[in-house]
Amino acid sequence: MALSPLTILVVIATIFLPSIAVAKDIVVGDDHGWTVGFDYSAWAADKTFFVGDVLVFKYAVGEHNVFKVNGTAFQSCTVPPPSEALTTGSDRIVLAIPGRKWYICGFGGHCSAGQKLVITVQPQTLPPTLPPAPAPSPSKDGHGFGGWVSKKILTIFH
Ligand SMILES: [Cu+2]
Repeated sequence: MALSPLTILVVIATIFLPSIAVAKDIVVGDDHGWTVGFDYSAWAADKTFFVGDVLVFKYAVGEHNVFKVNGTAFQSCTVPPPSEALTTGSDRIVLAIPGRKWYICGFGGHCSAGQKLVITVQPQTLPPTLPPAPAPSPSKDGHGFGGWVSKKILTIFH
């Protein structure tokens, strides 16, 4: 029975899929959510963000909001027009482009009190390239099946 192209595709996908980094939801602040009195730079320090990941800002509606800003507005806590605010209490932001991203809360004094987040988004990782497979050629070297393996084992044990 010849393998259909579809079967081959499925086999290839099965081999490669587990090695591709899976986009994930990242809840900002974890259990603390998006709030005042939390150190978001410390929170972000040990994390790596990749393109395709989703930032989730969780907070009580009406108590906080989320603005995506630039580095200057981040430093000075300059709040953009209210129309740019995310306000659902569970705002999802897909990290689509690599680079630095800045977010602040627009409620009075919250940003200055530390409710601000800066992250660096890394490009999506490519699946690792497979090392070139040794080409066993049983018909040439005469050792037949396992010849390469037994040589390898001899090398290890000598
Ligand atoms: Cu706030």
